[in-house]
Amino acid sequence: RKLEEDLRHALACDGLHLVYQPVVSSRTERITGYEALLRWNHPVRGAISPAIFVPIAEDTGLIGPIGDWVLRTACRDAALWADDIRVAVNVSPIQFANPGLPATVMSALAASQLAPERLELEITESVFLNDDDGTDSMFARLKGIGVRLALDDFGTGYSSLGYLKKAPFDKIKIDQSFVRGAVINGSRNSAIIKAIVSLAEALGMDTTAEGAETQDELALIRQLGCSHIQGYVYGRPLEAGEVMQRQSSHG
Ligand code: G
Ligand code: G
Ligand code: MN
Ligand code: NA
Repeated sequence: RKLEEDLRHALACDGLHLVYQPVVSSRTERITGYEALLRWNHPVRGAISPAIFVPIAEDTGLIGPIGDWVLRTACRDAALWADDIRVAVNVSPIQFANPGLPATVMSALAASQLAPERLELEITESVFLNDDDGTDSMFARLKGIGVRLALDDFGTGYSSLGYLKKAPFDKIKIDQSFVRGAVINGSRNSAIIKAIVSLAEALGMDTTAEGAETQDELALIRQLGCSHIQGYVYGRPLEAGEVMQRQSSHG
């Protein structure tokens, strides 16, 4: 109850902000984009994880205006970056179920002048739980705008191959749970990552291995053929200003 009110206040009074975690090409080791991650520094409780407050926002309807704010802010920030750098934005299943989402996306793109192909929407497979005509048409409408679509947290839910068949994803994000410990626990995680990579390649999709923390994990993931890597080994999420500094220092 109270946290909901505080969250409403944070949204209205500049209390939320985004940080950006680098996504790196496995082949060139250059940054190809950043994932926008929502942060809330509560005035009394300190930093509260989105894993805590996003579910509250989803239950109370606040995810609508918060999601709009995230899209607009991420597009506005990314428009200042080099024009081959993308931004990825997490989209809640509640937002995805809202027929107004494509209009919100188009409005964020128009306001920022960001090219649609520089925006990637990360969607989890829970959007398929109420799989219906609305789901199919939402995918078609978003693709019609020209944005990219990524399937987030792949491997943690039902991971039905039927989803991959019918939904026009550009990328599969392999969940951290497969990456972490792939070196120590070895073969099973590696075998799964390898299988996901070959499936994705056959379907013309990129793969991002998430959560690589060590050089050993990095080496293994590159060997397994993931096209992209995101993890602390390449960098923690950065403030928008820090991303800008890097842009100017790397030309
Ligand atoms: O950034 P962190 O790893 O703490 O994120 C925890 C969870 O919160 C992840 O599942 C992530 O996808 C989710 N999350 C982070 N930012 C956003 C956001 O802007 N919107 C939504 N819907 N989820 C987010
Ligand atoms: O659910 P989603 O994949 O959107 O969540 C991304 C979350 O993963 C973010 O909260 C981010 O902070 C976290 N993350 C990214 N890279 C790493 C990593 O290398 N190690 C750990 N422990 N978390 C990571
Ligand atoms: Mn994500
Ligand atoms: Na993920």
